[in-house]
Amino acid sequence: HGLDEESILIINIVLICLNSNRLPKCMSQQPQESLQVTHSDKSLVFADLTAEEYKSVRDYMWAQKDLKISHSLTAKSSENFLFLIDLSLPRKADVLRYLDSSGQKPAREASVVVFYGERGYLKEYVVGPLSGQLQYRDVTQKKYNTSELPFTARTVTIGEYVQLFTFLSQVFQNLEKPLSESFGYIPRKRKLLPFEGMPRGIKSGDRKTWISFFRDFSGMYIHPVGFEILVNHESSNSSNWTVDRLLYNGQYFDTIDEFMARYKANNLKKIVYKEIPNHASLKPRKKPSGLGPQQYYLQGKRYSVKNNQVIYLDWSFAFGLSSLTGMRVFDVRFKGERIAYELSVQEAMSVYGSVTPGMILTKFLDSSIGIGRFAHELVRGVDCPYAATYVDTYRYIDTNVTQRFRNSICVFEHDIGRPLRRHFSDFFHNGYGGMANSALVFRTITAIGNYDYIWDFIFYQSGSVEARVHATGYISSSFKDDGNLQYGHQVAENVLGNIHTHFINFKVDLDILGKKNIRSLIKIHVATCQPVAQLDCAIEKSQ
Ligand SMILES: *[C@@H]1O[C@H](CO)[C@@H](O)[C@H](O)[C@H]1NC(C)=O
Ligand SMILES: *[C@@H]1O[C@H](CO)[C@@H](O)[C@H](O)[C@H]1NC(C)=O
Ligand SMILES: *[C@@H]1O[C@H](CO)[C@@H](O)[C@H](O)[C@H]1NC(C)=O
Ligand SMILES: *[C@@H]1O[C@H](CO)[C@@H](O)[C@H](O)[C@H]1NC(C)=O
Ligand SMILES: [Cu+2]
Repeated sequence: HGLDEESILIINIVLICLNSNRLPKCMSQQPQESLQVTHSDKSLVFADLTAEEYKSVRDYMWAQKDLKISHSLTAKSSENFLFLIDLSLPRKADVLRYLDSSGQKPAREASVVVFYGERGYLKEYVVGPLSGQLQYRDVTQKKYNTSELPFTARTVTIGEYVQLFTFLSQVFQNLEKPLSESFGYIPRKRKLLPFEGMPRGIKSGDRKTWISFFRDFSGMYIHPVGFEILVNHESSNSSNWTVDRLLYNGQYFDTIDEFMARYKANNLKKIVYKEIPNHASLKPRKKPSGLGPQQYYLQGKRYSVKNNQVIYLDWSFAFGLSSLTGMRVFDVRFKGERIAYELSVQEAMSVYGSVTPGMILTKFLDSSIGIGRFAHELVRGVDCPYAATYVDTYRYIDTNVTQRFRNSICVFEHDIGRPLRRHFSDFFHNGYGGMANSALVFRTITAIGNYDYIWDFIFYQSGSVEARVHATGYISSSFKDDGNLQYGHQVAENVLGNIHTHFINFKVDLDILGKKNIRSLIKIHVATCQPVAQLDCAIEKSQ
């Protein structure tokens, strides 16, 4: 890689130029885009839907009078709601024919999910071709081996959350005295914030959610107050919803009336409200100590991003962001040769332990809510290096209008901080050979409730790819009820950081020396780390 590798610091160049007359006149060399690339439009077979495509699919589905789909963002559970529009990935065989042997371009189609509140089931459709006269076909039977999916199998929509908040405020009207004496609740002035456990029940068809309550602070996740209720919201008619159980300061009650009677009779262990400072604030506690080291592209970027394609030195790949499963790359090539058809995030699960009901049960399966949908704007110089390339994404999930997420993907080349290879020899042959090492990072960050996962696909000059995730954000916590110290560590007064494990699933479809990978020597390396502090854990995979 010649000069690029050696000219990491301009100061080096200057010194070399001053001290050597044998070297070429590097000072006269102008900074340039050192990359000569030709992008290809073929990557567009993997591209997410454009804003116009989402809109045309939405309008088309809305126009189907017999489907009676609500236009409202906050459609009630009892209404029909167009929950999701996402790219329907073309079949691999069709794509390969198109990429490798001038086959036809596969039809561009959308996946569409409708929640039929009026009819009590869910359906999935494929809508296409996006370039022509749209049609829809029901793929529920083919994909799930049932013609209708149970209505209770759906995720909670913004519309249902609106109904849940209304329901909770009605519940709170009956609980005003204990909530204000114990937790400082003041109607319309000082709220208690809800956080849900999952799954919503223990058998298919259940839709009962343990909701625990937290102080209304930034970083609420580590401010539990010691109050949880089990809400049965199985019915599509929210008037039928009920509170099936309550937990107050470690004590269970079957009904609101039972709890109120015991509370009034002083026949339970009470919590007395106390104001506390916000130990969860993210505001800096001391003055910043100045700017850390920065990296610059002294001779221009050695990578290029166009549409959904990245080219970087010997690498090229297509990329996308699924609202449900998260970021993904396709047709990953090194020196022109495909080494992977797909590398994608599939699932992030976290499993908890506690004596409190919400966290006893809780297993978050993030793709059931959607991972990619929470890829928000990245902050320059913090989430990614300042000089990274930032890409907008567009999504249609739990909405009634296409949403743009500015700068939600970043791409950058970064110094690794150690050489790619080096050898110093003072036996027989004196010499040194070393190569500076940098890699290309493709990144999104998803903030799903309390957790922020930093997702990286890293492309090294050695020809290896790494998929890496870091967990940051807030831990989930519960009130320090009796016996709970067995299930975690105390992180603040009365606050338990619950024991838990993260599971991360990536999909990698390697295609080394052909689709079958028979003759190839493939090394997959999986590294996991047990988080010491519960906030930082990395699971690494490289090939
Ligand atoms: C989306 O829903 C909101 C809230 O119901 C409504 O005010 C708005 O008109 C809807 N937008 C469209 C395009 O129908
Ligand atoms: C599909 O469902 C039918 C009826 O419920 C069942 O008998 C069959 O085994 C299922 N097929 C698969 C592939 O799961
Ligand atoms: C709501 O409850 C009423 C009375 O208990 C019942 O007749 C009705 O079927 C329920 N509605 C739904 C959608 O479950
Ligand atoms: C919802 O349930 C309530 C109470 O059971 C009932 O009075 C009402 O008619 C129901 N609404 C619908 C639309 O079924
Ligand atoms: Cu964790």
